[in-house]
Amino acid sequence: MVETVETAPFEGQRPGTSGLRKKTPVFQQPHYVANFVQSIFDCLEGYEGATLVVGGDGRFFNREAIQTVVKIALANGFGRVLIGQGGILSTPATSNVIRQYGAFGGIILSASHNPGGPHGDFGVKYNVANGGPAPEKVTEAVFARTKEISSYRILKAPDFDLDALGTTRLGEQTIEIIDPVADYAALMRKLFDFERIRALFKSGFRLKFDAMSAVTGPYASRIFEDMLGAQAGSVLNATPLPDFGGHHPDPNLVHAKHLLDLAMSPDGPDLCAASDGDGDRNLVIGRGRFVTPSDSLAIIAANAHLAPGYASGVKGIARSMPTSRAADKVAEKIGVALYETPTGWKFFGNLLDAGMATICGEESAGAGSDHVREKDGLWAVLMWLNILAARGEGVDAVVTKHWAEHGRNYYARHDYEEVEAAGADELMQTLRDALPGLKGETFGALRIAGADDFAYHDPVDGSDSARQGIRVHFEDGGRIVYRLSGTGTAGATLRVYIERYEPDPARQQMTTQEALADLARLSQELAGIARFTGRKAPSVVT
Ligand code: VG1
Ligand code: CO
Repeated sequence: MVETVETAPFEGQRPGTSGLRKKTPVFQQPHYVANFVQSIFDCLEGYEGATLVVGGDGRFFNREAIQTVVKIALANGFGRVLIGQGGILSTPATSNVIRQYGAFGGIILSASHNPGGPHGDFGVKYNVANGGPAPEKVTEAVFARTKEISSYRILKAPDFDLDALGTTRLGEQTIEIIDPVADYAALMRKLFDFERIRALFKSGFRLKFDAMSAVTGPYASRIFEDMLGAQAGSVLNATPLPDFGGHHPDPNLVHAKHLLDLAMSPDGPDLCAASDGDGDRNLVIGRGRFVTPSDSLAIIAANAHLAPGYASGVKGIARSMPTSRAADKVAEKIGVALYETPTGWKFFGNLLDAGMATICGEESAGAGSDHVREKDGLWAVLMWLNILAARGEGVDAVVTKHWAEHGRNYYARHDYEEVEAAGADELMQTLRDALPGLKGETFGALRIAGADDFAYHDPVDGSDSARQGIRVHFEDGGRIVYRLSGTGTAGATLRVYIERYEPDPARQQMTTQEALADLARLSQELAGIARFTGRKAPSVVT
């Protein structure tokens, strides 16, 4: 029976870089999830009888939220709801299921790399029929709707069993619990040379993949250990836990430091890797060599043809604006277009759909391709395994040869987390106001060649997105970018992206800290970071 429930708008249900993210207790308020989900459906047309995919990363409140989503979807007239068993579906696997089953769209319950648990974060994201995050025009319409909503429709029924595989019928409607791994694993087998990777493991190659007690555990165990024959125990923390084992499921050098230490030890594994809460990010560290996500994107693009799914070459490369320009060098060399987009995977969807880009990536540990419409952590690790197997070389050799050929982009991101929002806004505004006068300013050996506030014109649908980050370019090819995070749930996070290009192989073995010292100092001075935020140093450097 369908019930109409009276409700009133909640403040601040505006989706950010990747869906709506808030502290878990905010989502636990009565009607909060329902309001947002009904607002999404209110902005869509033509889904009567259609399929909706629902999955999450298994974090605290995942199961409860799924019940609400499913009941609202059925009450609104969706004909079929596909749910990952146990409420589990990684973000890239959800994207694949949407595409493969011709679904109308999907709802992903995740706050990605943010910590989970009763005091952690939760999130809801809507993906469209191409499998990708809803574009800005949709998320803005949803936000507008959340401000006006006065009722939602929900099925009055006992909770559904999320654990038993199979189909339940409710009159004309069906609910199907599907194996979250099977379709995704089959897709990976098509893209990569599993025989060759199998042989690599057989020859003694050692992998440590940390699923961080998040969503990729079941995928990684099945693919790396069962299908590819990696040693038993290659996958760490393989069981998804509601609180991620009390850890922060962000596979960066701070939260996955144990992997860095392992990789840097003399007898470390050949490859250490990890992914985040919802499985779309990746961390790749070879023995003695961390690969920055920006370098990883460039190296993947340059070597993708070694994997069967990309044997005919890449059609174009896309990267988010703050991502280093290492990929630009590759695009130039292989003679394909390079697209620079705002931060967030939703901006890649059109380029992928139009066949203009094959490989996409972000500095924030995201890489992916046209196989789905999300970034894909396990895909990136498999791509590396395929490249290493095909080249018969280790990570360090692949990286240093890449730099020798294309130059090295020293790169770091400095995050000033949870600063006061008013100060952060003022900092950005002050920088914006200073833009016209920056060109030609000199600081020691550094001279500003130009500065602007990045604006994107989508070449496919003609939409425009302004104020996407302040870029300061230097005459020696260096760059500093400033922007505010759109995924945080407390205060504001200022991200400062620092980059310097070094073409000379003799100078490519400095530490990043050494190579970027001048620019890092200047990044604080130029924006008055201490003055506006009270912070003398970043809270996280990646
Ligand atoms: C961050 C990253 C961005 C990424 C987004 C979602 O956004 O910088 O590159 O697309 O997270 O990633 P922001 O606005 O906080 O800088 V995920 O894995 O959390 O969905
Ligand atoms: Co994520």
